[in-house]
Amino acid sequence: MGNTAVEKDIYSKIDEAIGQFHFEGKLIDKTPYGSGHINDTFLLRFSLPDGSVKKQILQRVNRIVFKNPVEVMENIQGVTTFLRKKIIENGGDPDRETLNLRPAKDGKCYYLDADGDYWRSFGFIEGATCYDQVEKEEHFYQSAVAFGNFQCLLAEYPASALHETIAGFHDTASRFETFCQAVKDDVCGRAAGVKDEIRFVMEHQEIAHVFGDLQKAGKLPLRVTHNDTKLNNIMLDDQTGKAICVIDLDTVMPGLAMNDFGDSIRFGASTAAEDEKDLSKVSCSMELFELYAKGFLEGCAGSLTDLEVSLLPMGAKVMTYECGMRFLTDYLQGDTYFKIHRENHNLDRCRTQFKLVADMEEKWYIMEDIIKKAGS
Ligand code: ADP
Ligand code: GN1
Ligand code: MG
Repeated sequence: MGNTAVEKDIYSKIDEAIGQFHFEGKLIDKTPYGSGHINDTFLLRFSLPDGSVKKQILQRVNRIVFKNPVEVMENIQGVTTFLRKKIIENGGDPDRETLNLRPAKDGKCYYLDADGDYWRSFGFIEGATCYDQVEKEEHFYQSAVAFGNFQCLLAEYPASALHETIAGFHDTASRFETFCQAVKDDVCGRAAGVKDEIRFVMEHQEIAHVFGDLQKAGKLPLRVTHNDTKLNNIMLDDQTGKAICVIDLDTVMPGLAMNDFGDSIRFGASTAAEDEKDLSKVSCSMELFELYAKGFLEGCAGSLTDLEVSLLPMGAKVMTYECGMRFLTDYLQGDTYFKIHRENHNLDRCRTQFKLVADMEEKWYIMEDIIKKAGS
């Protein structure tokens, strides 16, 4: 797999990058960290003169995904500075409740190496964990409150100051066009082996147009949204179980409230992992859906319109369909976007998403009913 070559390459460059930041203490080790699909993330551990150990996060920004990393960094710097101020005003702990960029030696918030790779560092958030699946229901509820609150906090952030870091990120109709092109091009000769999955996308293509049509009709407000609200993009306090910090701010951009809700459901309300091979284990839990809806609406604190609230189930379906289609597109294009760790990884991921879409369709009236009750 292509990933192995990337790992070797990165190890030869990481020390140079570390040397470009002001880190306290002596480096003990550097380890690949977390389960993100996009950036190369490392945990750095430093020993301090008093014998304690200090951790930092170092990331190499994915240049295939982010065509303009400086704009990504400007967004993150703007948003984290804004959040830090709000957290202080509200009496919170700004070192744990928002990401904190560590400046590089030249004062910038990133280091650009000779190969054109961008590196950045964040203070490690101690005593908190990111989960790949819901282990305690309370965690999911707390993550919902935090993602809703994140959107609410950023309501005052000037949307015009944000760069669009990935063009048309949640433009599902344009994702559908890209998918059709990938099927036509079939650069890896994989299309013939995934006829059922391709048929699923085609038979459900109306899902790709729902939000775009409503936006064109001027019915949906654009808000500053996170756009990648999966459970492992939030840190939960190990002691209290509360969601303390929303992370992975690369895609904070103007977007739709329903998409932030829906992406969390797609990932967290599933009864199985995103890459589960045994599809009989995959379904959308209505208990978790209800819990998340309650927490998200609480976090949004009445800021959503009635139409937005009523479209929350559709947000779940749109995000799940879109994500499955993106995994399938990447599989057809040769796995160049999402990191993969085994053969057919993107195909396995795509299949869980389509299983979830089908399950949501069966449970549609239950989902609508839950939202009606939670929103009233
Ligand atoms: P990706 O875009 O690849 O998903 P993330 O920014 O989400 O990258 O980081 C990957 C993982 O690294 C997270 O899921 C989390 O486990 C861990 N992580 C990132 N930032 C921090 C931080 N400041 N403190 C502790 N862990 C972090
Ligand atoms: C990626 O970066 P990460 O792993 O948190 C992706 C999301 C997908 C998700 C699927 C920038 O999220 O859009 O929904 O994988 N992020 C980007 O798990 O494309
Ligand atoms: Mg992430």
